[in-house]
Amino acid sequence: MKFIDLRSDTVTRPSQGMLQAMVSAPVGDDVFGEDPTVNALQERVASTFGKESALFVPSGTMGNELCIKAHTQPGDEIIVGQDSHIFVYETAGPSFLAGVQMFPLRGTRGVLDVGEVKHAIRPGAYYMPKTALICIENTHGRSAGSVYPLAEIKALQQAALESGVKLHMDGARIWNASIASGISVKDYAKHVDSLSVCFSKGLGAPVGSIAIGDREFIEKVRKYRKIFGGGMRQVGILAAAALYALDHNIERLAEDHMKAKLLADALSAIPGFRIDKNEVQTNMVISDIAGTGKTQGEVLNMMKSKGVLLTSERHTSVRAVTHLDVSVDDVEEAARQIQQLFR
Ligand code: TLP
Repeated sequence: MKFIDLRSDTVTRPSQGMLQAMVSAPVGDDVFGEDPTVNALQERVASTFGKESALFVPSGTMGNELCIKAHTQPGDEIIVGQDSHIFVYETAGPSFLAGVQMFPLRGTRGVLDVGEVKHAIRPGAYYMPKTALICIENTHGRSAGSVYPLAEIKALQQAALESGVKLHMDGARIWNASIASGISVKDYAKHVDSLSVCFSKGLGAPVGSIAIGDREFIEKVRKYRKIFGGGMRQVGILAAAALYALDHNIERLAEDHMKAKLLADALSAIPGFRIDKNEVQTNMVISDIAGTGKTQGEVLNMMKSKGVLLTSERHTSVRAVTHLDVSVDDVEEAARQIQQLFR
C-alpha cells in the first residue's frame, strides 16, 4: 500500500537534485574547520540572518540544547512555553545537559504573555535562581505551526534587555513563518540573541540544523558541540543538501501552506472533528477528534488502514503536516479517505 505520509515534514527524502548536490560537494574535516561546503553554508546562513556567525549541528534538538548551554550556567533558570518543543519534546535536555531549571509559561498559541514573562524574571536575590534566558518557538508546533507575531518578539526583546536576560528562538520552521508572514528571517533574527533553525523540516534536507548568533557565542557553541559529541568530519555532504534546500525549497513552502488550508477545510467539515482554523497559518493541521467518540489510537489506525498516516497530538487530537513529498492530489485523496471513514 502506498501511504500518504502526513506525520511530519521530517519524513521527506532527498530529491534527485539534492542527492546530486550531495555527491559532488567538496568536503574536508569540519572538526578542523576545513570543510568548504560547511563553511559556505555557515557563512551564507549567518549573512542571511544578519548575525556574525553560525554553526552546523546534527539536529534541531542539539541546536536548541547547545544554545541553552552556551547562554546559561548550571543552577540558572530559563523561561519557556509550556507547549514548546524545548519543554515537551527534548526529554528535559536543558536540565540534563545544562543543569538549568525550566520555568514554563502557558502562552496563547505558543505566544508568551510579556507581562507574565516580566513577572517570571527573578529579581536577582541570592536565594533565587538567576533568570538567564527566554526561549520562544517560531512557528509553534503544538499550535499547528502558527506564527509568532513580530510585535510580540520585539516586546520580549525589550523585556529581556531591561533585565539582562538573553532571548533564544527555536526557529525549526522559521522559513515557514517567513513565507507566511512576509517578514524576512533577518527581521526575526534582529530581535533575538540566538536561533536554532532546521534544514530537515519543511526544507526537505535529510539531516541538519544550524545555531546562529554572535561570534563569541558561536565559539562557545562550537566547544559544547564537541563535548556533546556533535563534531562531525566530512559533513559537507549534508551541508550541500542544506545549501540545495536554501536555493530550491523556500519559496515553495507557500504550496505546503495552501495544502494545509485545503486539508483543514476538508477535515473541519467532518462531524466530530474540531479544528481551530486560526491556527492553520503554515503547514500543519491539528484536529481534536474527541467528538468522534473514538480514541486517538483508533482514529490513527482507521486512517492508516486507508493509507493515510497522521500522528497523535496532546490527548484527543491528531496532527497532519504537509511537505514537499505530498502533492495537492495526495492531500485531496487523504481528505477524501478520511471523510469516507467518518461519514
Ligand atoms: N519536531 C518533530 C517532533 O519532535 C515533534 C516534529 O515532527 O514536528 N523544534 C521544533 C519546533 C520541532 O518541531 C522539532 C522537531 C525540533 C525542534 C527538533 O528537531 P530534531 O528532530 O531535528 O531534533
